[in-house]
Amino acid sequence: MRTQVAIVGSGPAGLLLGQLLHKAGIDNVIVDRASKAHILGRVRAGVLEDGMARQLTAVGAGGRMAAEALVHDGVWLAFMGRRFRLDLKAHTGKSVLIYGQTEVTHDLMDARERAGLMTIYSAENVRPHDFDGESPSVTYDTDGIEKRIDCAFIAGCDGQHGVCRKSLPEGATTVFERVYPFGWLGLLADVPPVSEELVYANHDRGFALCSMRSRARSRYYIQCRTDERVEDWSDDAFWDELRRRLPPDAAESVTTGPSFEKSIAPLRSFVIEPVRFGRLFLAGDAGHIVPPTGAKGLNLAASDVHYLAEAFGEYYADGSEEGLRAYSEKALGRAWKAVRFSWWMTNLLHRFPDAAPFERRMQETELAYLSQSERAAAAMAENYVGLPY
Ligand code: RFL
Ligand code: PHB
Repeated sequence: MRTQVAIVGSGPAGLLLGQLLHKAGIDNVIVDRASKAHILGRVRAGVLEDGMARQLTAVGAGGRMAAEALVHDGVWLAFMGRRFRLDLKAHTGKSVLIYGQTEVTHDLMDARERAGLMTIYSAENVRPHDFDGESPSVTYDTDGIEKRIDCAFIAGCDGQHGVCRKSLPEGATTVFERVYPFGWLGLLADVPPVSEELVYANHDRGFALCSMRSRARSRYYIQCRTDERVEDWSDDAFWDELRRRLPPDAAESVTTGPSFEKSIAPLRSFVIEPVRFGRLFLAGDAGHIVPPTGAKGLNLAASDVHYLAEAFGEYYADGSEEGLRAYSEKALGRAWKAVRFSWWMTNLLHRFPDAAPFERRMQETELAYLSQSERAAAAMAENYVGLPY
């Protein structure tokens, strides 16, 4: 098989890149090791910046989002039994959209199918080859038979455990990493959310987040230890712990019900530099991971592929390699700011097992400052709604 850009990974990064390239008349094939059902079964992000929303609309995959997404003009921060509202709209003129990553993926897959573009699911042993030369390729196995896609470029959109980053030669890259000493236990239930807008809570017992997918479906998270097991958390235990960590007025209005998804995610920050090696370009979680506290991971995938599609577009329109050369610096320039913001929000809101009383006071003081200073609130709001690209 031959294509212009072989995309490894059919998550939001790979799917959105595929649509952007198609719009620019650039041929592409996506290959993913997982099945379509498996990909659509993943429950992850829920907050979209307007940059991502604009791109979905631009590629013709924004129809359902426009009809179903909830527009949020603010978020709540809770601490010491109180809460205050961060007015995103007043500070930035922008809002965020509540629309699940599962839905984004669904809509992008539908758009891809409508456009008749090729996706190979359930591919085994996917490997990128010869990307340091002029003729790269991607191979994979189906039913024990090896297949090859010859291409001009490879886009590694294969997430944090993907094969593309691992294929880069040792010594060609630098890794920056922070592993946090806790995880998030998440729960989905078809119950109305506790509040119209998200609530991020810092509590002595640990962080809690009240999010949602719709007016009838809630998504809640509580900070947990990394060695805890989902099986050890009954729904009742989860609801009790969540209520303990929320301010009393919020705790009282939590509607409980049976969960239909529960999972634990570890938290870490990770960046690899550069995100380009020869004709292989990394985008999304393949190049950087952020803890979910700032709701940035999915949105970073969108800005990466925006820059990457622009670079491929320039190359195919007039042969210029300028955009390709600038890609790594541009994408990482924006990603690092989201890495910083996510790290800052994580530090601000979680209970660190070894935190001294001094550090707890610093968190409380920073939250108090945010609630009292327009300028501090504006800086947080600017980052939360997403820096421009
Ligand atoms: P994905 O979505 O992981 O997709 C990668 C795809 O690559 C495939 N793949 C391979 N294919 C072939 N060969 C291999 N060797 C392969 N290895 C992997 C996989 O099957 C998969 O289909 O990466 P992508 O596209 O870069 O997208 C990134 C986002 O998924 C991620 O950043 C977000 O989910 C992060 N995130 C959040 N981001 C937000 O912007 N807002 C949020 O509110 C938010 N909340 C979250 C989150 C992530 C979470 N978890 C579970 C880590 C909440 C949680 C709990
Ligand atoms: C979610 O709804 O899954 C969600 C919302 C906000 C975050 C992280 C996850 O910061």
